Amino acid sequence: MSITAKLIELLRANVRTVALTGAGVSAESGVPTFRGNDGLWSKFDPTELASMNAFMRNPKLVWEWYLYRRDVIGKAEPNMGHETLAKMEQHLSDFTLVTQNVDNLHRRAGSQNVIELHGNIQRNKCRQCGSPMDQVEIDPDNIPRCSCGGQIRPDVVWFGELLPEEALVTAIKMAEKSALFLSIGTSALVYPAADLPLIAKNNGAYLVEINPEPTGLTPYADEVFHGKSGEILPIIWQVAMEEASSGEASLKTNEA
Ligand code: BV8
Ligand code: ZN
Repeated sequence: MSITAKLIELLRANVRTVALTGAGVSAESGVPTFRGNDGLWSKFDPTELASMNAFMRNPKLVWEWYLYRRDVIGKAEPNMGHETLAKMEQHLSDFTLVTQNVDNLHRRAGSQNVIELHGNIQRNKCRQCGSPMDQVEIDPDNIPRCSCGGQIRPDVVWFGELLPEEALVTAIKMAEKSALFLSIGTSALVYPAADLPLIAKNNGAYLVEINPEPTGLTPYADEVFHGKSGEILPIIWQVAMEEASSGEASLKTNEA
């Protein structure tokens, strides 16, 4: 894999950097993605599960799906991709991590400021008044209720629901002002998150994509790494952090 001098230069210049992550960043931690063939939605259609209609129609099935995912995530460990993003946050003075993921693995890897566009699967809330209900034990056969009478639901953003206002506004603002935007492990299909890389690009950012597969975003990217984020991110960061030995840092890593 080869890394351009431009990307290394931007990372070394400590420019305003935004990273947007999707389910692909957690794939190497054993958390299934959404659209992969072993994906979470290979058996169900997303509207079957990740929507208020689904919850109203079959709250037991929806809670069983979320409890299953909590169990998978509980057994998962952050991977080198999550860890590298946590290091970037420590080293770069203006770095923003925006995630579509609800698995909490960025925080577990040490990232402090994580903008969670789609909520967090570890949290619960009342579907009526929105009060946080994290300590409540969930029995899908007897879904607990809030004191206001509302059923408890996972604190994630379902299809057809608005994203948390402050998270989205901040993410858009940082994308607009970014000089380097990394789109990592996302199929760039879910809106409005999928708007962010193009907002950055249209405002002059250098757009980098890391994904084993091409996506709708690939044609717009300035630099594309076809591979796994858990392998690629550590290499990019290592090269960027190497002191330039003979003038120029060795930008050519071993040819993969
Ligand atoms: C909304 C939480 C206002 C729940 C999720 C235009 C504007 C606004 C809305 C829309 C619009 N067009 C359509 C809509 C509606 C909808 C939408 O975008 N639908 C899509 C499917 C077309 N958007 C909404 O409903 C949003 N709400 O905008 O409200 C509104 C309201 C009504 C009507 C209009 C507007 C809410 C969207 C949030 C939904 N909630 N998750 C839960 O998790 O259960 S979305 C879900 O998809 C996850 O959060 C996931 O992260 C996200 C995006 O998917 P990806 O992360 O990209 O995952 P995916 O599997 O697709 O791809 C993984 C990628 O990783 C692949 O490319 C793969 O190649 C790659 N990969 C694999 N291994 C690796 C890897 N990459 C790197 N390394 C590896 N090792
Ligand atoms: Zn309530």
